[in-house]
Amino acid sequence: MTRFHFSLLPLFGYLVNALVLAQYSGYDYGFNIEKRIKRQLGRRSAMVVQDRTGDEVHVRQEIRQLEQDHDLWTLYMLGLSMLQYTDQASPVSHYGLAGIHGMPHQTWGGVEPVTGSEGTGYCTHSSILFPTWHRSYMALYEQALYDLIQLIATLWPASERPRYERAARRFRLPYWDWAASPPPGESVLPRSIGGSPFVDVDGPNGLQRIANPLFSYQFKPLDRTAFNSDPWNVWTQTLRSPSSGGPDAQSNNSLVALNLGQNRASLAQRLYSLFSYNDNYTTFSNNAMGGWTESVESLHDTIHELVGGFGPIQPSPQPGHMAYLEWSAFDPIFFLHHCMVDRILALWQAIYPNSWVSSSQALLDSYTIRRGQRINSSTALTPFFLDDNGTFWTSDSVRDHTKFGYLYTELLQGPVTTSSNNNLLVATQTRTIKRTINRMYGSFNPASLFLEKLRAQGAQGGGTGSFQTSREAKTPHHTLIESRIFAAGGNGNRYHEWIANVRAEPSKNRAATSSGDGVRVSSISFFLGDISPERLSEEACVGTMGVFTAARLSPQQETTSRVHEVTVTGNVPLTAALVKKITDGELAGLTPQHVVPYLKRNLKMVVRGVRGELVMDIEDEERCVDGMAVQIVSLVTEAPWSDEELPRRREGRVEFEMC
Ligand SMILES: *[C@@H]1O[C@H](CO)[C@@H](O)[C@H](O)[C@H]1NC(C)=O
Ligand SMILES: *[C@@H]1O[C@H](CO)[C@@H](O)[C@H](O)[C@H]1NC(C)=O
Ligand SMILES: *[C@@H]1O[C@H](CO)[C@@H](O)[C@H](O)[C@H]1NC(C)=O
Ligand SMILES: *[C@@H]1O[C@H](CO)[C@@H](O)[C@H](O)[C@H]1NC(C)=O
Ligand SMILES: [Cu+2]
Repeated sequence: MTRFHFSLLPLFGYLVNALVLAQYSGYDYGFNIEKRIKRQLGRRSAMVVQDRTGDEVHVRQEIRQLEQDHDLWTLYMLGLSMLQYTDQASPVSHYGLAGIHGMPHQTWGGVEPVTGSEGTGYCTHSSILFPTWHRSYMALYEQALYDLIQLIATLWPASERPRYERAARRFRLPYWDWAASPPPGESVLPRSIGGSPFVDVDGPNGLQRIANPLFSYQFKPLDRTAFNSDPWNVWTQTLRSPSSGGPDAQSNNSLVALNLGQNRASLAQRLYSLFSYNDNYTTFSNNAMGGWTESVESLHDTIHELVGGFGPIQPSPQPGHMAYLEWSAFDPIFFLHHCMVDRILALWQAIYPNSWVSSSQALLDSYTIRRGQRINSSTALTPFFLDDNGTFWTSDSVRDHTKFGYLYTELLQGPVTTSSNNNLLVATQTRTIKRTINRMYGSFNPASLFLEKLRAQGAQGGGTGSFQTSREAKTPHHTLIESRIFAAGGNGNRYHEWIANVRAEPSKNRAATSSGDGVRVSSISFFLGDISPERLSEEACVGTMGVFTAARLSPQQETTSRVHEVTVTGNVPLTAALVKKITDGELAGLTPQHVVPYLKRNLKMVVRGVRGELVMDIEDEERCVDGMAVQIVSLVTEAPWSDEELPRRREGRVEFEMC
């Protein structure tokens, strides 16, 4: 059986010129399939996101896991490819679906904009509706792909058809886990996404080499009237960390992989914090609520910026589609990323089943919602139809995601909703989920050291991850290090966590440049150590915070469009980097007495504007940009006594302000 020939490919990332790219196209089924697709997609119900209550529920898998399943992977590749070769005018083509989010600000399914919002897309950001709007969006996209995949499965010869039809029914959207430890020898960015512009697919008409539908979306054609500013009007395909803003720009996926790798410890710490310390849906949901707890949107923003090209060390001369809210959904990686965001929502819901969308005010315009409007759990999530007569899904109706026919592995025992009163089941499941979170995302938090010690003492069974420095057998040196970390009282389980709390007020930054055309802070990267710009190493990178909402449009368009600004907040964890300094013998403890002078001497920032340009360099003495504030916060935290529990924060205080 022929599989995909990744082994034939050169190593990750290489220059591919446009001519080479143009060589690859869609799958040739041996007959004209367009009529059949039209018939399939022309159904009115193709635009209704079906409530699948009572149907089969299948697991949304991590993309690397899905790749192991030959039949399903083949169908996924063919389905994605077909979606991308579907006429852009179709609402359920890749282009039509991507166009719901931001550009080209077109009406979908006849759902008209409210007056004044014509210049935006439907997506809701910096909003309590951020997680649930995107949940519905993923469900629609999954359904469009599912429909195509059912059709594709029927194209195999009769002897193989039942096998592919069975696999097709199991199809659910994969997610990309950018916080988990990648398999040995692989990068955070899976090869299937960034490794090659083509892929060999073993379809119903034999093995063929087609354009890799996860590598980029090639506009068919690029609509230069709708996208009338550069670089969007010259880039004929979606790009990641592009080589330039010109027409022959190429993606540099190896650079994306590098940038993600440098941030992996930061991303894992942030995800772990989100699950452990944020029990309030309002602050969980979006980046505009302030505070010292992580939000799923802020974490998500950083992935957008890193994939687009806002690397902490090597930024792109002009970041690509994923870095800009208005264009991000055209890059196929968007849907893998947002499926991960939905998984985070689902796991978080299972841990905190009683916290949900409350009433709030919209802070930004979207296609059907005006800034200032009251929004709540029954606000229509447009344009996602629930039925044929114009009812929309709402946050309340998507609260139980199994209605859409999917689950995540960690939730296999069933969804947790307030209506499911099987408390025993819920408790068992919550413990299982917490253990999974400790294992997958806990290894950069000192709590993992504590759990490991408990395990070593035989007080605990079961497996969690282990802190990077604690693998070797215990030595007096390790005991000393532990005593330096767990020095905040309690029963020996208290320690200080450290974060850089970043606030960015994009509108105020306009005045900050001499040229007068305005700077918007789009990424803030932190470095720790005695470093100069030439010596910015992977080692020194502590983490990046992306300000996705600020980079909504390209600079040219921002001056003419009505974009309302919000202050966004994010928290970059410093704890793992500080623990590393302790194990390296450079720092004597995690308490403020040791950490404050150390950070004042050694913590540095690099700030970039909306096009990736340097706004503040690492050596800049005036450590501030107008409209940006950075506070260094210490938080006394308690490690759990079991790997079925998560750490808890007790109290925090601002130690000093970086700017
Ligand atoms: C991609 O980025 C890496 C890391 O900066 C660099 O070494 C490589 O030359 C770049 N590749 C291309 C094709 O520009
Ligand atoms: C959740 O956070 C919001 C925003 O900070 C706050 O107004 C609300 O009271 C909090 N809810 C609970 C239950 O603490
Ligand atoms: C949400 O707001 C609408 C309009 O103000 C109101 O009719 C509805 O009852 C509210 N729903 C909830 C769940 O609060
Ligand atoms: C809406 O349409 C569905 C069919 O999609 C129908 O069963 C239902 O009765 C309709 N509801 C209303 C309120 O018209
Ligand atoms: Cu997004």
